[in-house]
Amino acid sequence: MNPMLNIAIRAARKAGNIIAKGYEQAANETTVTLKSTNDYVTQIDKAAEEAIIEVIRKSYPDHSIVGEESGVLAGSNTDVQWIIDPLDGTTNFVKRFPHFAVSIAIREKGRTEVGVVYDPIRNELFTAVRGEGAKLNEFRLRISSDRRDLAGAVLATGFPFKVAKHRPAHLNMLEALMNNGVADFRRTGSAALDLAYVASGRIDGFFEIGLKPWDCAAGDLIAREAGVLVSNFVGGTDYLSSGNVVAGSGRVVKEILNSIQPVLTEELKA
Ligand code: 2AM
Ligand code: CA
Repeated sequence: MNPMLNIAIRAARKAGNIIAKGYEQAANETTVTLKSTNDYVTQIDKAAEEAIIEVIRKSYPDHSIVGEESGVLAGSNTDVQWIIDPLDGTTNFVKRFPHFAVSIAIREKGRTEVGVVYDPIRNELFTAVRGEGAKLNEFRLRISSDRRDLAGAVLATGFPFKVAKHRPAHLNMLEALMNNGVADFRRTGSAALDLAYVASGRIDGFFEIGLKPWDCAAGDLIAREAGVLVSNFVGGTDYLSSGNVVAGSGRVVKEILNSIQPVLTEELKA
């Protein structure tokens, strides 16, 4: 087993415990701060991130860390980078809507080697190591490739809550997909869990505009190790830099890309 996976799991569970305790408190005991339009942070996000950093530092004091709340903490080893989102789904957490996760990815020389997404409410731990497959708790994940088209498919997505200019294109994508057979959509509020849910076959696919690396780097590896194809909106592989992500079986991704192609703006083709 990759030794870094153990540390990532320890960190994720520790952060998960902090989040679960915070969740039990009355909602008005959570201090909510607005970072930017529609984007919130709480003292729980910060405490969870600190706990994760402490666990990493104990075992790997020289590794670099990028945290959603702390920014870049450069270590003497810049080849290994931990990308952490202590609480993916803060909006849900603030409202006590029980769907959020801890997301931890480890990248070596720009390639994701380990991914952990932990849902502390359901005690579901999604893990992956590059080349060794993905798991939900102790069970191996492998998506089915039975689906031939989008008829009856259920896709998760995220509305562009921050960047208003992408709203018309996103609505056009929804319409185009429904016209091609998609039955329904889910907007769960946690991109990390959306990707883990594609990996576990709970949804048929996922797409979102402009994600940050900490939202999707861990879920991306978990999905790919379960046999999911992940791409940007035009079939390219640099989705971690643009944050424009499409995920599903090979067939589903192909059908999603075909469906949305006519309504993409120039910016979304990058
Ligand atoms: P966060 O909770 O870590 O900020 C994709 O929608 C991602 O955007 C989510 O995983 C979530 O990660 C982030 N996000 C921030 N503000 C949001 C909002 N108002 N609604 C939905 N997602 C939001
Ligand atoms: Ca977060």
